Amino acid sequence: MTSIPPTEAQVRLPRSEAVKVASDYLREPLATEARQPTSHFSEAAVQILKFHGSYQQDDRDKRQELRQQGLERDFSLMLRTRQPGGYVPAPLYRTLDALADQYGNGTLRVTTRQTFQMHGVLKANVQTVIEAIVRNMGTTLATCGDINRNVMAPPAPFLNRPSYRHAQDYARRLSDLLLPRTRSYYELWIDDQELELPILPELSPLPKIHLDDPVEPLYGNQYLPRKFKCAITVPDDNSVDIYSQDIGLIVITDAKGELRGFNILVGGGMGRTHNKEETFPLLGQPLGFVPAAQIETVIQAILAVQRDHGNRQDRKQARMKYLVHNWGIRKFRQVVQAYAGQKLKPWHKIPPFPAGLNYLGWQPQGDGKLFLGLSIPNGRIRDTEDSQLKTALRLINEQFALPLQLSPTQDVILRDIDPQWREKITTILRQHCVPLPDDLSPFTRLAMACPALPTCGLAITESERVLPDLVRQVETLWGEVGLADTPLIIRMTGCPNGCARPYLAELGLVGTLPGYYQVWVGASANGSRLAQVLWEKMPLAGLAEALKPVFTFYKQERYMGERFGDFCHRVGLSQLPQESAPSVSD
Ligand code: SRM
Ligand code: SF4
Repeated sequence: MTSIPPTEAQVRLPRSEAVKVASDYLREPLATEARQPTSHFSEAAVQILKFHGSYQQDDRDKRQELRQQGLERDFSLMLRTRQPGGYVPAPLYRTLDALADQYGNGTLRVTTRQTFQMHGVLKANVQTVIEAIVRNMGTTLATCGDINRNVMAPPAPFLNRPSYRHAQDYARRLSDLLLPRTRSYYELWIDDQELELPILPELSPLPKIHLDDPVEPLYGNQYLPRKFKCAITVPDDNSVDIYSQDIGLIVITDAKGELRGFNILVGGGMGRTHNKEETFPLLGQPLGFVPAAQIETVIQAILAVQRDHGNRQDRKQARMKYLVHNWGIRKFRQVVQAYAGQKLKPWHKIPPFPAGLNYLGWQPQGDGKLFLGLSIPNGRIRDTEDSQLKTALRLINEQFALPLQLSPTQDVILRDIDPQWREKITTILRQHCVPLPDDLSPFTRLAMACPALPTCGLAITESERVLPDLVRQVETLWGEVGLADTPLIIRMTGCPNGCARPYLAELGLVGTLPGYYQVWVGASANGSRLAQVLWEKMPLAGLAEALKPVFTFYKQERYMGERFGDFCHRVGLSQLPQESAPSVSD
């Protein structure tokens, strides 16, 4: 397959960096290969494709059989949309629902960053799918790749609470601000020359921050060393897991609800690699307070510091969390201040976040309308024999044209509901056997798993497909030891990358070897303390049983109201019973 040969200077760059530079602002070799009648893209094109919002995958359930038959892998593409604050306009949902049936695997998946993923799109159809998304108020631009991803915000449409409105508003503004300026996305995927393209805010020149690059003043032609993630929240809501973000903003208002500015956290991140001690999850650290008028400059300054000083030689050390960690927050702050040309103000004191919020069930929006939070197990919207969730959501969309809010816990909120429609909506859900939140067990409502097998190329173990069973087992055991009324947040991932943020769960399960999981405990239920490893390799089959003595000990020794994570942290992991943990040999 054709690709532009790199120049001599580019040859010295690590391959991942050279590919970005040679791409001519995210065009080649993707543009050339997209027109070729092949089943899949080359490695370089795959890297550029990510910036356009898509990953090349193959069906891992079929890999071995195809290999034995001497056939190539069953390739397809996963597409990811951008929904700042999780907001999804009704026409976009209708489009995605239809596209998933026509071109995807018939499912949509709500992600842990409040976007949609569509799996199973063939290379030949990717242009049609992206164009349809763009024509219907959506985009997949910069949802993957070494660039700023979807900007998160608390999903609850509390329209009478100014702080929530500010968070949603700034999620959109910062998402637009940090989009790439190259037009390659539209050149590649949009055939319709008449289509009105979105207008992005103009980047006013910022001498120390912007590069001498007419196309990408903020990113340059090498973009960032690694992926970059931002979220905005309000002081009494940590549903976005604000400490896990590269940049976390907390809205600060005055007594009348007027926006004063933002507390800023920097350097959070979950990803790690087994047996590489130099990789680890980190919580964001307080950088300071920035008045609203300066926030866009300071955000660009932080991003530019990572652009210029982040590690471009080693992708395992390239996230901004390692820069903050290695420099220390004081030096990081000084450099950001120099880039931004201003001193940051002291962090505004805020109370601790409440534990494990979600927005399930019927609630008033504060403007006379209602919203309904539906728990979507692992975010997977599909029809099964037991429940026709996808059909029900489509019918509701057709009849009431409701916008959605996607939540950071992979749930869906139907918003702007006229109270008169409540009964009809409930009837549609009931007729299609869609469980309402009260029908689901408390653990199921809180639990999250990443997709893992069969789509994720990095998965070591199962996750989404085994979590429901495991949750049932753990919840039964929890009840048996007398804890039925106490909540527990369980999160599982098929590898240590941390896509379901397991290191912030009260019980985190992380795939280590096929069939085996690391067990993490001790995180706080409000997302402000990381978990630690209790067991390195536990077979899935024995996991629930091995936890029984730990749960019993917790039941006996906990303080009144003390959560499981807080208890494990207080007593120390070495004090937790180990005797029934099956011994595992390497
Ligand atoms: Fe993730 C890579 C799925 C949120 C950390 N993530 C992947 C890929 C694309 C695998 C790949 O690179 O080939 C997964 C696609 C699986 C599939 O079949 O769909 C994938 N990540 C997901 C989603 C869909 C999980 C979910 O259950 O919803 C989430 C999509 C979010 C979105 O809408 O943008 C998702 N990923 C996260 C999060 C959580 C978050 O952002 O709040 C994290 C941890 C936070 C962080 O970034 O530190 C996360 N994903 C990773 C990493 C490790 C990054 C690192 O710093 O080491 C990788 C691998 C990589 O980048 O090399 C990864
Ligand atoms: Fe894939 Fe690992 Fe992310 Fe799960 S945590 S989706 S297995 S990269």
